[in-house]
This record gives sequence, structure tokens and C-alpha cells, in this order.
Amino acid sequence: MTKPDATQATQSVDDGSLERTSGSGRMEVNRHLMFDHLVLPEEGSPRECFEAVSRALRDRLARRWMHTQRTQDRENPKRVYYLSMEFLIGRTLTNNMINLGLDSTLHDGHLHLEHLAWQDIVEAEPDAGLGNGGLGRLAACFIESLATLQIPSMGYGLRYEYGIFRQSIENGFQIEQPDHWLRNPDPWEIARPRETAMVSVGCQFEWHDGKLRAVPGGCTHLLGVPYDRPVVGYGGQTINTLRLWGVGTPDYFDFGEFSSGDFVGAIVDRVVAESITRVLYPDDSTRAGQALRFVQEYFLVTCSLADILHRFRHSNEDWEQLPEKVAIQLNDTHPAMAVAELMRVLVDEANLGWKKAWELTVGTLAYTNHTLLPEALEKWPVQFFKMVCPRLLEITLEINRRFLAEVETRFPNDPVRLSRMSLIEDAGEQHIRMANLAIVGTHSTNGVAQIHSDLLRTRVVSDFAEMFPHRFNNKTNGVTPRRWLLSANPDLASLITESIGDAWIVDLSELRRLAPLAEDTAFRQDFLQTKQNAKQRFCTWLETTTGQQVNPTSIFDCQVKRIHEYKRQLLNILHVVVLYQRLRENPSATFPPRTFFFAGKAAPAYRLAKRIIKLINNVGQVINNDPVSAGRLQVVFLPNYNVSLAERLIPASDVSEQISTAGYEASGTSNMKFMMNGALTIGTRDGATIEMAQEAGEENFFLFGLTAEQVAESRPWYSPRWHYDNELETRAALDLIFSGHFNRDEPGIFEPIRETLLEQGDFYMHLADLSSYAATHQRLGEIYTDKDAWARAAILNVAHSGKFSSDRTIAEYASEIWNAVPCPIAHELKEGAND
Ligand code: 4GP
Repeated sequence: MTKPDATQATQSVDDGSLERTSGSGRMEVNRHLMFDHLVLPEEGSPRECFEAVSRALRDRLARRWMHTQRTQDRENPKRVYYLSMEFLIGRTLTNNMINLGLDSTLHDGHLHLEHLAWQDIVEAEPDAGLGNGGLGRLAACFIESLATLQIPSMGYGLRYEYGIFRQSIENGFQIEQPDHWLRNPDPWEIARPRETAMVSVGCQFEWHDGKLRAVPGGCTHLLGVPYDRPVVGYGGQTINTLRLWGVGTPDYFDFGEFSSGDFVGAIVDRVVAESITRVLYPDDSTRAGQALRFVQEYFLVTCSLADILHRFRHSNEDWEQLPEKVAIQLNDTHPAMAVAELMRVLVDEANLGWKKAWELTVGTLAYTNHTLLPEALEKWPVQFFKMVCPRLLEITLEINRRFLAEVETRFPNDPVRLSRMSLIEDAGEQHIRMANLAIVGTHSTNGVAQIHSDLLRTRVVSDFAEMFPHRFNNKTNGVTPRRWLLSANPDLASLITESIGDAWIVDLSELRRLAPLAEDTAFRQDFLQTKQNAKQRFCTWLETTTGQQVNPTSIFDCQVKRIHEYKRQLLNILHVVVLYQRLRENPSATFPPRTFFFAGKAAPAYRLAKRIIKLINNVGQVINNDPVSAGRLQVVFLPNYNVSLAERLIPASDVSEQISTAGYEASGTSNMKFMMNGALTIGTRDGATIEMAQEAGEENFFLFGLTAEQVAESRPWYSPRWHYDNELETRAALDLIFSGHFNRDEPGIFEPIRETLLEQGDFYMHLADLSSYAATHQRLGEIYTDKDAWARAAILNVAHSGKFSSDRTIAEYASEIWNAVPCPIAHELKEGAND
């Protein structure tokens, strides 16, 4: 795979449209302030200036964006489509500047507006929080890497008007508030009404003259309006597109009702229909309030497939070529209806026979699984299909009939296997098992870290792995080093570039060349200094925005991710209480001061997770103010975790907490960001943490706890009570919590947590791992006091983080699943030229 040259980004580009004379950038910004906002440049508010700067930048990249599209249209290469209900984009401005090589323009002051600090302009951009967590952020990293690797590709998602809720903390409790991120016009999106897609909801079909046709009257039509965002590859050569669908209703919407005089009824229906893309479903494991989510998935799939197939037909005569020209990756099962929808188009509209249509469908689609939690495997009521897309139900039933016949031939007389593998679950209300549909209807099923892929194959869907062994594969996740190192941690990025050159930006394996420098005293000092600077910067930001003070010389110990029992924030806070208890018993005990940072959102309906947030806050309230621990232990819950907060905190972190119950975290991706930024990991042997430790050497890691195998084996006899009865520190910590020490005025509020841990079997085995976690933390604290040893280990972690670039992951998808290659874009345009 050819990689763009890292120096491309900083060279003056040949079409002259990016780096113009220093004055012209300012003029463009001023023009936008004047004509879009009717304000004088020196009067622009941060928000207006953010819009003006972004629009000026978008103007500059527009020509390259169009040129990318035209080149791809002309070359007709194989294209990759990434279908995802979530894209957790974060902010765009800085990232686009860096990827376009214009950050120097920025630093030289070409875009500066004297009356405002650049940072104020950057922070006027809201985070585009169109995702819940890892799966959505991965999608954002992937499309950036696809563009950097110059692979012709598009992301498809939904344009939610409200992203993931905004979290605030009141009296220790999570409060959810709507995140109306599109309240102001978003300068990065371009509506493309000319490419609107039509979606039919509830259509019944009948055979007429040998063809299927919609039964008149029974259907509603919705419009999918595309909103395109540029996805700038590093070096600014390829600018791909993220296309987000917004819903609209046709003008003739419910015209019948309208003409019969029910004006208000017609408008109400229209409003309901137009709510489909209003809000991101705020849950990543259990799906209540499901009908809306189902329609959202259907809407994404039908709009995106119509668009993809239209583009395909524009350049290709023959349907046979579909798998040679199109690869569609399903990001989890959320878009798995694509299997049935593609079959519908090929059978009903293209009039291909079932067999041919099936071969093309399977050859075109591929599926990624992101979770081992059984409750997160989607199942949709058959009734939903009947109401929304009855034809897709017919097709799914036919897929199932043929598939089960195959299973029966392979494994005769095994009705139990048949019922396990069926796409239909029959217990009680009938459901469609979306993971089964996704595996059967695609040519590739991958997990996102080696252990996850192995567990998928051997435990979760082992019947399918037996049936289709060649379909199963692993693609260990990665993250983009442009956002997560180059942009987020400029000091460390500069130190690295000064030491080994800048090739690492597009080939992260280059970081290996830092390994020998772990033995270099001067480098170690510089390295520690960058960390200290980042910590100081974080402290200043925290204090100015929240008034909270933390000690910048304490260990910054961070656990940032969705709040979930399996991720075990509870284990972390139990350990904090263990440390506190030690201090209470022995106030002269010595250990380096620690600040425990927590950040993350709990699904609004997930009561226990919300109670864990409350516990963390209450423990913090007491410990931070108790003279015995103040200044030595501090707990900080940072509200409203989002991409921008991660970009601030991760560079400043010393310790990364990756402490899920082994066998439950599919991969993790924040673990990789911490590693790249020189934090040391304390973690279980779970997800990609295992591979990270393999790369860096276990001696540079703090691994502890049960393995996935031990978790599974001990499940039948595991007794949390045993740990309570036999481990003094465990018992003392739990007794302290449940004595009400942290909730004097709120009696009984932590009872649900006590029940979970001690009465209901502690499913995620917190108590099993607590003592080895505490012992490992002890060791970590000792090593931290030896600055040389710590710096050496941290440098070796950075040096061995190269594998965890999303460029590597995408290169593997491209060669092993998609069979897609780069389509280089030559920018030989001169200003004013059209093509
Ligand atoms: C997450 C997994 O929990 C995480 O381990 C993984 O790193 C990430 O996907 C990306 O693959 N899953 C979700 C989800 O976010 O909604 O299922």
C-alpha cells in the first residue's frame, strides 16, 4: 500500500489553492464575517469567527474535494462504503487544518484575528457527538485513515440533530441534557438536495404482470437528504466524503389527509416523520424505545444502498461487477438489514435470479462485530419488519429457509443446532437475530482484537464459525495518530519529530526508532518534561473552566469510557477506598500522591451505572476534604466526557486504567491513545490491551487479575462472599462504604451496589480481582517514584504503539476483506481551473 509522504502536508501545494499569500487567508475570513454575519472582522464573536474561519478553509478545500470525486468517477476504482449508525467526530477545524498542512498558516498568524485567542475560536465549535462510545469513535478514525491512505471511500451515517446527551453532575448524580449541536449552522456540512433518496415505509407488494409492485395506498414516503462533510486525508491529497442522511417529507406527504381537510393531522404526521433523525439513541448495550431506532436503521440502510447502487450503475453496466467495484462494511449489526435490502434491489428491481443476487450480496457485504455482551446482540421483533418493511421480512424468511436447508444438509438430524442458527428466534414474540443475518449474508465477519475474534469464533457464534470457517477473521482496532498524537499532544509530537523525523505521522511503526532513546538520559528528561507541560496545561484548563484544583505533580490516573459494570469503574473506586482506608489506619504511610480522574456517561436508563457515578462523586467529596487524605489522594469526576475532553486529558495522563472483566471488552481504543501518549497501562488481559502488552513487553505493563479463561471457569463456583470474609482490605473497604461513611445524609443510596457485589453474585467479578489490582497498583506507585524507570517504560510504550494506528487496521481491511487499493489524486489544478 502506498503511503502519502509526510512532508506533503507542509510543502506548498501545486494547485495554489491551499496556501495562498499570508494576507489572503485573513481576507477570506474577513469576507465571510462580513457577508455571512454582517459584522466587522474586529467585532466577530468566537462563534462567528469559528464559522468564518471554517468556511474560508472549506472554500480552499472545495476544489480538491471535487477533484477527488471526479478522479474517482473517472478511474472507476473499487470503492469502500462504511455504514455506521454512529460517527463520533468531535471537532473538525484543527484536524482539517493539520491534515491540509495549514497549521503553519495558523501559527504564523495568517488566520489570526487580533481580538480573539485562537483557542477561543477552536472552542466555539461544538463536538459532533454522533455516537455513544468506542464503535462511533472508531468509525471516525477509520474514515480519516481511509482518506489518508487514499482509498476511494465514503462513510454513511445519520445526521442526528441531537447527539449523545450532555452530562452534568448535580449533587453527584448524572443529569442528562439535550445536545442541540446543530443549533447554529454547521460550516462543515453541505446539503446535497439534488441527490435526495426516497424511502418507502410500510409498503406492501403484489405481483402484477410478472412483476412486483407496491400496493397502492399502503405506503408512506420519506426523503433522505444527504449532508456531506469533507474527510481530509493527511497531506490533503484525497478528500473523501462522510454523507449523513437527514430526513425530509415530500411535499405531497399525506396529501389525502390534507385535501380532506385535516390540515393539522397532516402536519403532525409530517412532524413525526421528520423526527426520525432527530436524536441519537443514547445506549450502547440495551435497546429500549426500539421502534424509532429500528426505523432509523432502516432509513440509513435504504438511503445508503440506493445512493451506492446509483453510483455503481452510473459507471458499470453489469450487475455481475458489483463485488469487484463495491465493498460495504457493516459497522456492527445496526445496518444488517442491508443484506435483505440489497437482495430486494437485485431480485425485485434488477430482476436477477435469487442465486445470482445472493452471490453478489454476500460478495459485496462484510460485517464487524464490536461486542461480546449477549444483551447487546440486536434482535428485532418480526412485527417491526411487518409494519415498516414487509418485503424485507419476506426476503429474510426466504434467506432463512434456504440457509437452514444448507445447515440441515451439513449437520443432519440436529434440530437444536437448527434452532440456534435460525435467523428467527421463536421463544415468545418472534424476533429476527441480526447477528445471524449479518454472518449468513456477508463474506466476512471480523472481531476487533485477537481475543475478541477468538471468543466470537469459539463461544459466541461457534456454530457459524463451524459452518463458514473461512469467513471469520480478526482486525485489531487502531486510532488515528493525526488526531490523537500530532494534534492532541503537540509537545510530544515535536519531540518525536525532532528525534526520528516526521515519517511516523503516516507510518506509525516508525516510532520503533524511539526505543533506543529510552536509554538516553537527555531524551528521558525531555520526554518527562513534555508530560509535565501537558499536565500543567490540563490543570490550568481545569481550574479556569471549573475552578477545581489538582496537584500537577501527582500521578494522573485516568479511567475514561462509558460507565458500565463490565468496564469496572466500580473496581477502581473500591481500590481508591482501599488506599483511603490505609491512610486512615496509618496516616504516616507513604506513597506518591495520586489523582484519580474518571469521565464517562451512563446510559440514561442504566440505573446501576448511574449509581456508580454517584458513588465515585461521593467518595471524592469525602476523600478530597478529609485531612488524612487531602493532598495525597484526590478523585475527580470530569463531567460530559467527549472527544475534546479526551484530547485534553490523554496527553496529560500518567496511568491508563483498562480494567474490564477479562473476556468482555472487545478491544478498547482509548487504551491505544493513552499508550501513544506515554501513559502506562494498568489492566486486565482483555481486548487489545493483550496485544499492546505483547508489543511493549509485559515488563512495561501492569497486568493483573483473572484471565478470560479463568473468569469462565470460575463462574460456577465464584463466591464474592469468600473474598469479603477472607480478605481484610476488601472487607474494610466494603464495610466503610456500606456503613454510610460516604453518604451520611443519603441513607441507603448505595444499597443497589451492595446487593450487586455481595447478594447477587458479583457477575463482573470485582472482588475476585480487587486484591491483585491493589498489589499491582502498589508496584506501580513504587516504580513511579523512580523517574528513570518510569520514563524508560513510558518511552518504550510509545515506541511500541505503532501497531495501533488505524492506518494499519485499514490497510488490513483493504487487503484482506475489501480487496481495495488506493486511487492517488493528482492535484495539478491552477486557480480558476474547473478540472
Ligand atoms: C465498542 C467496544 O465495547 C470496544 O471494546 C471497542 O473497542 C469498540 O466498540 C470499537 O470496536 N462497542 C461499542 C458498542 O461501542 O456500541 O457496541
